[in-house]
Amino acid sequence: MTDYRSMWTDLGLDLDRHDTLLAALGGMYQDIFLSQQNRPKGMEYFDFVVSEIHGLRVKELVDYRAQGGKVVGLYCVYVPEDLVIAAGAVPVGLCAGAQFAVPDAEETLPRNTCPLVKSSFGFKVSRTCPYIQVSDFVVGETTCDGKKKMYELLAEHHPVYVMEMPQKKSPMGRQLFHSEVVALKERLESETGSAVTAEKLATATKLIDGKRRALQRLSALRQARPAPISGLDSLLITQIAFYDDVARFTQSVNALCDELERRVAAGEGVVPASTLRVLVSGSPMAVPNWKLHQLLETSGAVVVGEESCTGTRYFANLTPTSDGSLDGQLAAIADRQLDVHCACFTPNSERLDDIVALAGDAAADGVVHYSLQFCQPFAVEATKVERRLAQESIPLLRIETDYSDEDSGQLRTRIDAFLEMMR
Ligand code: BJ8
Repeated sequence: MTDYRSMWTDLGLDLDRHDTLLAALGGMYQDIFLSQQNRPKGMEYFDFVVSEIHGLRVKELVDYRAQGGKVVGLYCVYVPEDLVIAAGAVPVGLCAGAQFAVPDAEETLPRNTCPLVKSSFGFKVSRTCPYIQVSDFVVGETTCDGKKKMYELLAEHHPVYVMEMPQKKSPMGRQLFHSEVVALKERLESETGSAVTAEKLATATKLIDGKRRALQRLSALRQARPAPISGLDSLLITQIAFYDDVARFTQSVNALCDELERRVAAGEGVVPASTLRVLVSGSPMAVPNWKLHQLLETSGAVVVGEESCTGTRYFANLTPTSDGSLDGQLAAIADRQLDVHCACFTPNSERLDDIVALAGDAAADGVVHYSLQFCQPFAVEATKVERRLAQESIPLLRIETDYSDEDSGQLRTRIDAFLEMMR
């Protein structure tokens, strides 16, 4: 195995704490993923990526910077990855999904803050996320209150640029977001010293839309009965999409989908056809947040989709065709981003339609609504989801949880009762 310790030291990581994190992650991965039965062979690539989660990919980014390139850290799907690439930088999703760094964050942030926000901040102050360490700066966004206020404190530790997000998708909101996309382009250009041209942007959008298409293909294959791949593996793939090399990732997802197509044609699944099918909807699950999927899939269900930013909200929309000019492409990118239906917007009724459509497409027997603790946008919106699913006669279980394992027993009891009710 390659020794990355000198690279981690150069990046300023706290090696002792980082060793503890990697050891815990390795054990979790072994228990949760490698113990699954009948996994597709194409998962070997993603197992390899996880085995090198803080190694090979980080080294690629370090090497890119050594050649004069820039790395930009991201926390939200509203920040356009293709624009970052067109400016000559590499976008990378940052660590935000582990309980590990939460106590560090709680020394500064209120405890009653969403775990995703605490984890993001905690990874920086505990110096255990190599991705933020290798990034030249972070692009944040004024989505929920917890995030936008956290970015002020994060800026005391790392360069941060914040995009202003509208709250409504009104004509004025769209105008604001469009001008924010243009402002981001200018900021990226001044950081990289490289102008975004119409040609570069078209190439970058094609690359990112290719990744989205591959994930759409995977999502569609999960609709088959029996499910040809587990929800855990599917979630993992979307989580990896945020930081892996785009072309290599896309190729690997498409190769996996070729295999899954053969499985579907042969009627082969990871679970029996009679297994209860569940759609998960709500707050994102940043790697290594596998808690809910693991509980569901070890309780006799299979997760067949995620209406989430680590799911369909990340890849369901492609960039609309534009006139090809730089301005036209920027407007198309802004339009695409605003077609993401996050609970930070008001109203957000399109998300209710998305959940119903997805539950139907995936032939889900029920929906589990997942809110991270203290995530007000999704927790409040859950009431609307509940009413709408009741109208559609789709069973719903509402769950609010954090990254710790403290409530796992209680959650399992509730999940068991929910599955029993659907049987
Ligand atoms: S587009 S979901 S990635 S903002 S879970 S930090 S909302 S309190 S992550 Fe999100 Fe962009 Fe929306 Fe998606 Fe706040 Fe809720 Fe925490 Fe959240």
